[in-house]
Amino acid sequence: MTHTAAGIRHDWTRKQIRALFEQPFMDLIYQAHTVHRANFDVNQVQMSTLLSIKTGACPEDCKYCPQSGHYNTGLEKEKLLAVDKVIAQARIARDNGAARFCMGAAWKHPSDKDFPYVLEMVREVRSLGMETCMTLGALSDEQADALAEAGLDYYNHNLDTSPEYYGEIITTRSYQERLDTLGRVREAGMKVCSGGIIGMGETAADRIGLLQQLANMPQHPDSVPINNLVKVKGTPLDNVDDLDPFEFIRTVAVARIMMPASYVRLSAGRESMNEQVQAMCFFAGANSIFYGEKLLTTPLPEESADLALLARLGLRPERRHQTSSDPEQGSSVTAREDSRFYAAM
Ligand code: SAM
Ligand code: DTB
Ligand code: SF4
Repeated sequence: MTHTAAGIRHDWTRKQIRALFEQPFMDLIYQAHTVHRANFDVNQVQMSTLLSIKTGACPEDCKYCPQSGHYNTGLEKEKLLAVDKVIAQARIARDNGAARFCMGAAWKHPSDKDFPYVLEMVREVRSLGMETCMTLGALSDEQADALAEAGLDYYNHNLDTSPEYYGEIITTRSYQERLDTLGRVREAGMKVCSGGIIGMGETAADRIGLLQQLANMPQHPDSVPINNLVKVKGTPLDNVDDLDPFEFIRTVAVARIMMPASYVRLSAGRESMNEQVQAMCFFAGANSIFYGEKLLTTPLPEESADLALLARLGLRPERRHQTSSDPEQGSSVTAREDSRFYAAM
């Protein structure tokens, strides 16, 4: 095994990852928590709010997704939102305590017509003093460079599952195309947010394969969302069997051990998770959540319930990282955000 000083590795074998997963549960979460504690303040959680800036009618056939035009999920479609509407939502998110604003579009890739508006959204959200994230599908080199130039902090692009299971879930794009876009995002100098979905009927070997792909990239994703499938009526995965919550927690723990310095996000699926499972995920190394009314199209827990849960666990929202063009350099959680948080305690 090759370890760097910080314990960052990119040479994980599937056998080694399986050995992590198959430890007794207590040994695994203790190991993950120890790694977490060595790399982060374990009582801090990064909070991002999502907004769907273009909804539904997506040409891709991702079997989990309520926004695919291939399935009838009854979702109301919406074309690209106007920039001022997006900014108004970002302000609300900021005032409610989110440090990062993530904008998602149901596209295979951004079109030339829409792209200038997307760049404007990045610039304006940034000028509110928030970190920015976008997930828009595949990017060309030029688009990645333009997003970086506009000041986009993170680009989210998930691998979703193992290379072997991928073709069972999506047929309209390839694993390699996903990796290519992630390479362009890195090359352009943005931070990478990439993870997957657990509970899609995949095997333990597929969960191992996903984490191997993520951790063996030349650089670990800065943020790793672990989504628990949100089953949406009308999608082909609506009736898939529930995953044992302990297997979800194990996946979070193994992600934390393999990518020690990355944020691991307890992502979609929190709404159907009880508070005790969420607390176990935080103990196992999750240190980021989506917070707000909705993910993209499906509900999140009530904001007040989330704030109350964090307060009961003594967890604090992480302060916003400094970005060079911020008007509020160095501050992060504003007085108003702080008061809202502590009022919930
Ligand atoms: N269209 C772009 C793409 O696929 O890259 C961006 C938006 S897409 C909705 C963002 C991510 O949401 C997907 O990669 C997938 O991992 C996640 N996602 C979508 N539907 C989900 C569901 N029902 N449950 C959990 N995660 C889901
Ligand atoms: C991620 O990994 N999960 C988020 C975000 N990145 C874009 C999206 C979850 C979507 C869940 C289904 C929905 O709300 O439409
Ligand atoms: Fe489209 Fe993204 Fe949904 Fe796939 S996950 S159908 S690409 S919106």
